[in-house]
Amino acid sequence: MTALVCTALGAVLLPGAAQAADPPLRDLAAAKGVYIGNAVAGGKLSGNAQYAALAGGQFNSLTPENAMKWGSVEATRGSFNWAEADQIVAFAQAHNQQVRGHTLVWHSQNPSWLTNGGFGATELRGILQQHIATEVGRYQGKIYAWDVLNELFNEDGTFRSSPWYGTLGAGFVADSLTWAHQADPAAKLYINDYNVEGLGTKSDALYNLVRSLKAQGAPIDGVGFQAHFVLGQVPSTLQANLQRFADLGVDVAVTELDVRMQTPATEAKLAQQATDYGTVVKACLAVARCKGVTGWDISDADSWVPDVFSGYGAATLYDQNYQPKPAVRAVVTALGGTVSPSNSPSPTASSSVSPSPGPTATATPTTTATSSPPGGTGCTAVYAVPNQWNTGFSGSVTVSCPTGASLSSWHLDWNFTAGQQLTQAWSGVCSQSGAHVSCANAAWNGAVGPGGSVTLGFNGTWSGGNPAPAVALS
Ligand code: 9MR
Repeated sequence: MTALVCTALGAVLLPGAAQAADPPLRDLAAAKGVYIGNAVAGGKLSGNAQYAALAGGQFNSLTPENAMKWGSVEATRGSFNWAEADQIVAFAQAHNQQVRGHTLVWHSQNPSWLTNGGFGATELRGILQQHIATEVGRYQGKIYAWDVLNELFNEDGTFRSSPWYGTLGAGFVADSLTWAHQADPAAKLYINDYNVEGLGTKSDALYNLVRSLKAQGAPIDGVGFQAHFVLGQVPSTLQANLQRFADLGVDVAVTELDVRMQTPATEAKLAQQATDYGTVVKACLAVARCKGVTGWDISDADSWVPDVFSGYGAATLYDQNYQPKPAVRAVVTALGGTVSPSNSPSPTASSSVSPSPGPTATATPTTTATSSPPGGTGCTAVYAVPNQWNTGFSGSVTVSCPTGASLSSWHLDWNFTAGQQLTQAWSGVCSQSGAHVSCANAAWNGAVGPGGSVTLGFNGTWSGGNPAPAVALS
């Protein structure tokens, strides 16, 4: 089977590519007791609707790709910029997602005032302690896990040279963990690295460090395996390696997964990539203490790979046009989901490359309720199901006001008449009692200005039928 279906925008839907009607990855992961995450940039969450729809709809964990790094938050000594990090945390909260904080202590992406400062040990130690206390403290209670330490080792297993190691010695590792623990006792504290996914010299060095930290009683909770892989080169010892770390009494996670290939991508390469992604997810699921898998960048249009590895790319789950690649189908399957038929791209899938944000679907139930809440005469609520699969669906209600009307808060009520059950809501607060669903605005999106709109999102289950309910807006 070699036929490709070209859409109006030039996107290519390959045989085996996931369909828009496949269940969201986040629901499947949650059902397996793990999370599925991705790395995000704040500017794209607010500036690219397709990116934001995937980030919010498919993943239940986000990692700021760069926004929490030292060079981002304190480019000038004593002058902090939390804007992008705050934005990502707010987006995650609005979408019922957890956040992996990345990263506090690294040899890279540090501000020049820090790297060129020529600080002695006492001052540098104080600077590091202050940095950790400030950043972890700011997000206390909002970060599921911190990559406290990033990329500590050289390939031969020796400590990498860095301002920290060079001036403070190896003690900065335990000290950093201790300071992070003091600032947020509930956050899981990780050491994160690459080329440590399989058994080997570098992985042994990390293993020995974690073992000694545990023996000292340092607050180490987890080890992150970045997993920046080359096509077809997922280490055969991945699962065994995850397991031996877990056996030390720490959590493990795949934290930055991508699978790069020489471009251009071909059907055969994408099939191998799908196998590779599936292998990684299955390895995580096979290890009880593996908490989740995070991809590194939402789509091939966002990936860091082509900038760093000349001639390589196509490393992520979604293509340049934010369409799912075969690897999405492999992840769905690995997570125990069933996928829609693969070889006959549906109108649903093709239409999902239309300029409107997010997946669209044909023949999905939609209703419009027009009501006259106080002060908001003429405002409407439109119920839609943009995505539906065999037992579940994603729905939305968009509250809009015409010019000349506005709301300072909104409330939605409807009755599911066919036994549908809400499982999750975001950008609003919902509860269901029997058939009755009641939703109120979130703290941050109650105001709907003249000519403006806000959208509540939710997931639900259905069987038999999924008719659109009439929605009352008050
Ligand atoms: O994806 C990140 C890219 O946008 C940055 O320019 C780069 C700077 O070093 O960091 C990339 O993310 C890295 C991550 O923070 C740590 N592990 C390797 C990642 C890819 O380089």
